[in-house]
Amino acid sequence: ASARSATCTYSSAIRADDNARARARIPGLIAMPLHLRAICADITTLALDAIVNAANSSLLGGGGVDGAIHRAAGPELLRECRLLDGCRVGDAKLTRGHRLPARHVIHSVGPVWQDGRHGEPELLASCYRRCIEVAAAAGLSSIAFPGISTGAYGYPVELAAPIAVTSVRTAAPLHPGLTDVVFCCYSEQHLAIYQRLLDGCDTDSDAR
Ligand code: AR6
Repeated sequence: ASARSATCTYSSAIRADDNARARARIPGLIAMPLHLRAICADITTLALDAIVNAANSSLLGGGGVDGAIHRAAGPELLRECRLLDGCRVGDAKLTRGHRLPARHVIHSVGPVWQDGRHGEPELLASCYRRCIEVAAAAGLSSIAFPGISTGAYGYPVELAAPIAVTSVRTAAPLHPGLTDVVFCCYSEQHLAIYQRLLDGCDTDSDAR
C-alpha cells in the first residue's frame, strides 16, 4: 500500500434538510463527521466494516478485484454468493467477509462502458448509492470502494471517478452512522485523479 492518500472531512450535516431528516430518524443523534479518503492499496488488505466488490451479475466470481476478493475470502464467500440469486447492474448485495480482514463484502455490478450514452453514468452512480444504502442498512460505519467498472468493464477512470465522488458525497450524508468512506485506488494514476477531486471538496464550514 502506498503512503500517499488524500483526505477530506465533511460534517454529515451537509445540508440542513438532510441533517433534519437524519435526526428525525435517530432521536438524540449527534452528527458524526464523514471522512472521505483516497488511498492506493490492495482492497483485500483493508480491515474495515465493508469492502466493495466490482462483481458481475452472476456474483459467482471473475477476474480483477472480484478474483482477488474471492481468493482472499476463501470458498465460503462463493458459497454465500450462490444463495443471492445474482445482482442487477447498478445494484448491490451484502455478504460476510469470511477470511478477509473486512467484516463484510458489498458486491456491486457496474455497467460495461460503451460510449457513455447507454445509461452508464446513471448506472455507475446507482452502484455507489446502493452500496452506501446497503452498508447503512446493515449498521456499518466504514466502507472502501474500488474503481467500479474501471478495469475489465472499460469505464474511463477520469469519467468514473467524479461520478464515484459525487454519488458518495450525495448519498453518505443521509446516513449519519456512516463515518469513513475510502476510495481504494490500485494505481498512482487513479489515486492522483481522486486526490484532485477530494482536494476540491468543500470544507466543513462551507458545506453546511
Ligand atoms: N484492490 C483494489 N483495486 C483493484 C484490485 C485490488 N486488489 N484489483 C483490481 N483493482 P475490475 P470492473 C482495480 O476489472 O471493471 C471481473 O471479472 C482495477 O485496477 O476488477 O468493474 C468481474 O467478475 C480497476 O481500477 O472490475 C466482472 O466480470 C478496478 O479495480 C468484471 O471484472 C475495477 O477493475 C468487472 O469489471
